[in-house]
Amino acid sequence: MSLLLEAKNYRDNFRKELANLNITKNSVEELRIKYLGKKGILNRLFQGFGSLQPEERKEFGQIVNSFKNDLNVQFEVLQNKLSEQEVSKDFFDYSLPGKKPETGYMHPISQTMREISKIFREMGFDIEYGPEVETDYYNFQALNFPDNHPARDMQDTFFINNDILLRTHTSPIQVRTMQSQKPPIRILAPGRVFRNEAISARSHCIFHQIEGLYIDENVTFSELKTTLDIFAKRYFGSKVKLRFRPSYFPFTEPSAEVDITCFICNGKGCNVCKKTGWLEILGCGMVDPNVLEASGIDSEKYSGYAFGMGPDRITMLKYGITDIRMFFEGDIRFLQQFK
Ligand code: 2U9
Repeated sequence: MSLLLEAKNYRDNFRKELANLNITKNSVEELRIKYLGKKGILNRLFQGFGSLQPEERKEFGQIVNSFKNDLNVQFEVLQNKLSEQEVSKDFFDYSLPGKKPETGYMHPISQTMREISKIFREMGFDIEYGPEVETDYYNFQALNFPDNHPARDMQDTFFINNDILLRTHTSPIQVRTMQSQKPPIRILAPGRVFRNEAISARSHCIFHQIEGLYIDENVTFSELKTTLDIFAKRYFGSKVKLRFRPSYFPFTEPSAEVDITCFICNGKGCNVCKKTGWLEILGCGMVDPNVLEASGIDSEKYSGYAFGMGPDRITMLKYGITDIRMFFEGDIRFLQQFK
């Protein structure tokens, strides 16, 4: 091949190699040595100049000189790119917005308990708490449970020994308050409770209750109805209607269960209310005189009402959660939906 043709080939090859080059310190240096090194292509071309025919020299000179210029320019460009890479490795843009650290947030049941507590606080109720490990007396005896009541059964209660148990409701809080305070007593008792039941989508051995108690002279069932009506309209919406059905609890007489018109379908009937138009949300009643007397309150002078509800069930209804176990599994994907 003539030297002239060879020079043209090298020029074209260089362009191809440049286009495919993965720019690193090593690859640029390798390429530089190949073309511009002492024993590199450019020097070899210049060395061949002497062996050319005089008529070839002009064209050859033009090609090799412009090739040389091109090489110098292209390697300067490559050097610049390398220095840019070097800078960007350590570059940190201090004007970028910061990364927000993950923060904790409240469990959906706690949110419900806070919202409900707020409404009752605004109606003059104090919030009281009590121990989760209780005695048989506070959990059962003081609440008028007969000795043979089925709720005492091993099936329903986690007994630690004959006398010590995990509370099955938050009612012991009210008993303790009745012993330590004089009427008027107006309290809300939220908390975690435990029952020895099979775990399923509908029931869990750990759940929550919010109970209320009001004791004073002349407290009536009518006041109970009004208080619960105000609560339900505030919490579930001003359009809901309430329905009181007679019921039985050992600690209240008379007792009732309270339904509200379904807040999903406005009482028309849907899957949530099982086509009835009603949702059961509360139990309530007038405190049994035996319960008042057991805690040293004169049942001739004082009367009281009490109510209880399950925030787990209320939260499930509110968000359409169909499995109570989700609340207790700690799955971050579930919990993050209630931020
Ligand atoms: C004292 C006196 C009376 C609390 C009450 C209910 C009715 C009730 C439960 C139903 C299922 C809540 O959702 S649930 O888990 N509770 O229906 N609770 S009256 O009565 C008391 C409590 C304490 C000293």
